[in-house]
Amino acid sequence: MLRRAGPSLRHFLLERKSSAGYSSYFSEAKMSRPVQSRRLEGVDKNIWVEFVKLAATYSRVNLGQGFPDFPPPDFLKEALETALSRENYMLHQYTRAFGHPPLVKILAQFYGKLLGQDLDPMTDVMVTVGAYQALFCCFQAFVDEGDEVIIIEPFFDCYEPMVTMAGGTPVFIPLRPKAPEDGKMMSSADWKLDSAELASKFNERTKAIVLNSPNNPLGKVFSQGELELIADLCVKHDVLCISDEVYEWLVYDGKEHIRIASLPGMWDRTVIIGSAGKTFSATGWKVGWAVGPNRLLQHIRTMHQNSVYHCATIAQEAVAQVFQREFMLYGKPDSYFAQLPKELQKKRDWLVQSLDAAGMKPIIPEGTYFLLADISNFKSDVPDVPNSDEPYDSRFAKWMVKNKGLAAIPLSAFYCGAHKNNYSHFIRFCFAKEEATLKAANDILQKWKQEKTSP
Ligand code: IK2
Repeated sequence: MLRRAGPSLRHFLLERKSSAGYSSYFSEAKMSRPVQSRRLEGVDKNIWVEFVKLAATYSRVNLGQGFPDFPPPDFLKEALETALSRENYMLHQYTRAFGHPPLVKILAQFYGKLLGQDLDPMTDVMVTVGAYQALFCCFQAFVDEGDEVIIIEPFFDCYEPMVTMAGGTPVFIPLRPKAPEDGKMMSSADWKLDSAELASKFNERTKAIVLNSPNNPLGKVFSQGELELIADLCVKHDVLCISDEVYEWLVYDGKEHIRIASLPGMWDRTVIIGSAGKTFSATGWKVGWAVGPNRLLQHIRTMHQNSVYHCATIAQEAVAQVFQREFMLYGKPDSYFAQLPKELQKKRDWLVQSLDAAGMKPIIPEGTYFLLADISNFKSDVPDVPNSDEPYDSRFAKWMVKNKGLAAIPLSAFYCGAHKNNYSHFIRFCFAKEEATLKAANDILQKWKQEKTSP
């Protein structure tokens, strides 16, 4: 069955056939049989492939893809050095498939404390290759033909293809913005779900809802009331919640990140997904995890075991050590989980001011290290092309990186195909950047404004 291999295997074999001239194994007739490409339809285009290349080619200042350009904390690098320098050479070998024991133990302890319940490290936690693999395992494990999965827009773009590739149908519900009163700057909190509209999306085919709080790209941190609304519907309709919480420590202005798994009836139906890359400013490490009840995690383990099987031992060991550190410092000012948001909030405020001064109206994010800015005032530079296939913000972001050297990501990338033109006058900036990078972005923006206003 080609279900998981699909056309890529076929193309590989065809290429081998034409270049190496061997054709005996697969006959021409077999190779030209229609492949089961349904799950892969429309998932061949990827915003990151396109915009990372554009940024690498043209940008002087890259506020596009979400990664810090400052170093990770010293204690993370030291933990890795210590792991490498130890006599324990077994850290270079395979470890337990579902997670290196020291890491699953500390994650169980940490999340147990956060959720107020005992977690079994061997059954309620699994380590993955970044949060990305945890997401992929979830969709593959739970979504079947005919299942619907509710996705809140704007959403981290991979949810949609991952649902489709599992054979499911994504059902979208938008967060709707409401203009703030008294000419105040808009906040991510001004983007809300309509409760009746959300309720209307649940039915007997609904298998899961994906919640991403704090939300990429908007920076919205869902309130207790909003989470209760989602939780009540999940319980009422017996629906699973895939809760992507990779930005759980990045919340600002004294706001609190509430874990939906801690609400009544939700632990049993929620998989929490986390990322060491986002948590410790080291996105290249690709260490993530899934936390949830064994009845759910057992299926995710099966997916993991039959795809990746195992994640790098040495990185897991180092992440275990730094989590241990954070566990000891939890709630104290020295904790990285307290320090990082403090630093990022300053960077957020700085970029907000810079964008506002340049006339690109920012939406103040309550969390994450992203913010959206309204580009409506810039139509004279990049004129609209009516009836274009490409959303305005995408053309704008391409123009901006090529002509101004500043990279950002169009908001339409975080909407499904049918809704891409609904909110296509915003671009997303990443502010997890050195002061010098943000200053360089400010120089570009202010110079641009001057050029616009000078006769
Ligand atoms: N979930 C969300 C919501 C994410 O934002 C990410 C990382 N994406 O960041 C890239 C960007 O938006 O510019 C992930 C999951 C994946 O996390 P990991 O890197 O741990 O696989």
